[in-house]
This record gives sequence, structure tokens and C-alpha cells, in this order.
Amino acid sequence: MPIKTIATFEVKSIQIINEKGEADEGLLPPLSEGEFKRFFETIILARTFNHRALSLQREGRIGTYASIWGQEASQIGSALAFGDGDWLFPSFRESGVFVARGYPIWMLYRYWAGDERGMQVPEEFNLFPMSVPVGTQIPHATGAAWAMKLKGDRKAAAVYFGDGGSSKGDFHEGLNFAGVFKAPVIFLCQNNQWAISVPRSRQTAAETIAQKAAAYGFEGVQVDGNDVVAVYKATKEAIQKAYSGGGPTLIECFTYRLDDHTTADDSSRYRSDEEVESWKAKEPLIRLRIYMEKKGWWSKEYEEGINRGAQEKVDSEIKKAEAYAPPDPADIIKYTYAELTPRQRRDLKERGWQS
Ligand SMILES: Cc1ncc(C[n+]2csc(CCOP(=O)(O)OP(=O)(O)O)c2C)c(N)n1
Repeated sequence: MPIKTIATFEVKSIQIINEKGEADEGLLPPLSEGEFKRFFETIILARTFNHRALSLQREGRIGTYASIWGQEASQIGSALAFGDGDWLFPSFRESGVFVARGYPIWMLYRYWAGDERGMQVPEEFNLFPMSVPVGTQIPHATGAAWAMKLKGDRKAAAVYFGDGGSSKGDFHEGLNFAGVFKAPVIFLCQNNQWAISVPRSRQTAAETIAQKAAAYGFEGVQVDGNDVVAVYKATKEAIQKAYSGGGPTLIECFTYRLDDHTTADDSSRYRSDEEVESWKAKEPLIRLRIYMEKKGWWSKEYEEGINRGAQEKVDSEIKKAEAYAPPDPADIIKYTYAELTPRQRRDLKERGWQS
């Protein structure tokens, strides 16, 4: 009896605009000048938000913060592909997704200052709060997507997580369930090469994270996560598939975290300057700028104006965040359980926090 090959798989890798700003015209989705500018301007706004968050942390005005520098194309290219009706389940590193969805920036600053009310997502946003536990949001998104399918809604759910998150049991449970039940969910892995100090090479022995989808019976694709157009296109296609009953997709955004893991980390302890510098040359804005300039859609004055507008917006959002009355300290105790335990009641009383 000859040994037969009964399964093989292939993994596509997509890049549309390369580091030099050269585009593969055949792959370019039909995007207008306005849509390119929307990518560019949203990346600048998210970057301005991020830059100020890092400064505020150093000044002691917010707490520990997880930077998005380098990952803006993965976050913004995907977030801008979704419809308002789709539900997004972000991790703690998705401030760019929140900015792209138009989430109030002052609330993001409140959240990072330790005020949970900053993640009390207003009704009009189909966004879940950032998940700080690694990977727990993955089965949440699968469950929500399955509910959408059972209700017959033409909607999708999307979940963001890192390469580290792909090693969690939640990842496997979420993908397995989604594959079996053809849930309309898009798994967006931001492979930024590091999970704090654990390199991608120690995260999995697989050549790509995208190929893991094959084991669950659906498609996985790798995209250049620093190419906003490639991320947008791959996400749009996954959304169309989800809407039309085709089930889930895993998108591995191949990108890089240019900053430390968080403001509490020192990445120079575990990675080389050369590595970081080589990725700086591949960061998302440079190639977009060159491409748009070639098209006649970019000028120095245009970018200066966008930068100024972003600074002014972020400044006024910080003022608003810092003018907001602080939360009641009793809230720390009051909302852990539906009902207070006797010990919590005693705690509140002893501190004079009874309300
Ligand atoms: C369940 C759980 N275990 C451990 C941690 C501590 N922790 C915070 S971030 C992180 C690494 C996450 O790496 P990755 O998923 O690649 O995301 P990235 O930080 O690179 O965006 C760990 C282990 C946590 N928050 N939750």
C-alpha cells in the first residue's frame, strides 16, 4: 500500500506597497485619494496620541502604557476596513484601533491613567474594552460571531492579539470552535516579533502563525503588517467571506514593536539596536508618504498641517481627560461582584467609603 499525501497547505504572503513606496498596481485595491489620506491622517493621529501617552507616563500623569509605534498600519488598515456594525475585540495594544474607530481620545487617556470609566465603551461603538489578560478575548470574539450567525446578522467579529497570544489555549479553542461552526470571525494576529522578552522563534516552531489556521480547517494569510494597504485589502476580503457565510480567517500581520513592551520594560536588555534600526526603515508611514507623493497627494505643507491638527486635537483631549472628576475610590470594591461580600462591606465601612 503506497503512502499517500492526504493533506498539504500553502500560506500566502501579501505586500502591496514596499518599503521604497513602490506599489504592485495589480494588487492595489480601488482606493481614492481621500481614502489614502484617511490612512495617512489616522496613522498620524494615532502616533501623536501614542507619543503623548509615553510623555505623560514619564511625567507621572498616566500609568504604565503599551506603545503602538511601528504597528499603526496593522491596527489602522484593519480597523478602517470594518463596518460600524461589526464588533471588535482588542487587546491592550490596540489604542490605534480605538483611534481609527473614532473612540473619544480623552477616554483612552483616562483609561491609561487607571480610570476604568475610560473603557466604559459608549453605545455607538461596537468595541469591547481592551483585554489585558493575554488571549482571553479570542473565544469571546468567536462566541459573539457565532451569535451573529445564529441570529442571521450580516456582521463580523474581529479579535486582535499578539504572537504571544497565539500560544494560549484560548487561541486554539477560539479557532477550533470558529472553524467547526463557520463563525464569521477574523483573527488578527499582530506578530510584532516579541512577547515581552520572548522572541517569535521561541513562541512556535511553525514557520508562520498564519498556517495554524490550516489545522482548524480555514484559511490563514500572512500580510506585511507595515503596509496599510495590504492589511486593509486582506481584512476586507476576510470580512466579505465572513458576511457571505464563508466562515473565519486568520490574518497574521507581520510587523514590529519599535518601542519597549510597555513603559515598564527595557527592551535593550533582550534585543539589539541593529534589529530595531532595520525595522525603523520599514515602518508604515515612510512608504505611504513616498507613494502618496508620487501620486501628487502629499506635500510637506499637507503633512505639517495634519501634524498640527493632530497635536491640537490631542492637547485638547488631554485637557478634557485631566479635568474629569476622579472616580469614587469605593468603586474599587463595589463592582467586583454583583453583591458585596461581608468583608467588602466591612472594608467600605472601615474606610468611610460607604455610599
Ligand atoms: C493571561 C496572562 N498571562 C500573562 C500576562 C502578562 N503579559 C502581559 S503582555 C504579555 C506578552 C504578550 O505578548 P503578545 O501576545 O505577543 O503581545 P504584544 O505585547 O507583543 O503586543 C504577557 C505575558 C497577561 N497579561 N495575561
